[in-house]
Amino acid sequence: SDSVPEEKFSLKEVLITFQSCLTDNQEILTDSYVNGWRGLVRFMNSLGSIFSFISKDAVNKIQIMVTHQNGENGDKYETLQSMVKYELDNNLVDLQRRAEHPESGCRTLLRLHRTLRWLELFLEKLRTSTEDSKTSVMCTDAYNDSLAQYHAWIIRKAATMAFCALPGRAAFFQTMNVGSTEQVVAMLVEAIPFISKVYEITEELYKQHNLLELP
Ligand code: 1PZ
Repeated sequence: SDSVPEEKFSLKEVLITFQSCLTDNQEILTDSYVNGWRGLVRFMNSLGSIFSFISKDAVNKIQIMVTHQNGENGDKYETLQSMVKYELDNNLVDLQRRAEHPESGCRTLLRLHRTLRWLELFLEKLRTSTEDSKTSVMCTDAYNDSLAQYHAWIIRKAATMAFCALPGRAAFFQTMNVGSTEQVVAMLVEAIPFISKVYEITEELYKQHNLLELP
């Protein structure tokens, strides 16, 4: 590994990455999107090793996207819109069951997209939380209202158990490294709309092409 000491990072920088995903004509830049996920994984790892089974899957999906971006048709992966067009036009997506293209950009990104909805819900709960709110409850509720429906029972069980190990609200806010509670809330007020926007545009794109249930 490299010798540069890890800088203390702030979740603000990570969440702001999702702002830089959006181009002027409402397309989403794959590179910034993937970078946002890198930052989220880094944040999650700072919460403790119990979360590593979750971040491992995210890291794996980030790596699949990077491989596409660095491949010979990498230019086709510049935006989510160009990726969808390229993969569909060239029959590079398994539509019914996983077969020749188990690692298409479309199906891989869909998993991150669904997780982004969880993040949006969780951040919104954190934003409106009070001192006695429990992070584990907020996280579990957000999960049950989004991602859980796509997960097998055993994964739901493991995820829910991991959530119980989340630090309490005060410690969680400290790990975010944004400052006081007021500063955390202000940051969330600023960042959540970008995450919502990125989510909405992706959802619409996938809906238009009938890709929301990719195996
Ligand atoms: C702060 C606490 C972190 C909570 C993270 C909430 C997400 C819980 C997801 C738990 C499941 C992880 C195990 C892997 C599941 C995979 O089967 C699925 C489907 O992929 P497939 O099998 O079809 O290839 N993967 C996902 O649904 C994507 C999960 C990515 C999790 C990344 C979380 C990063 C969050 C950062 C938090 C700040």
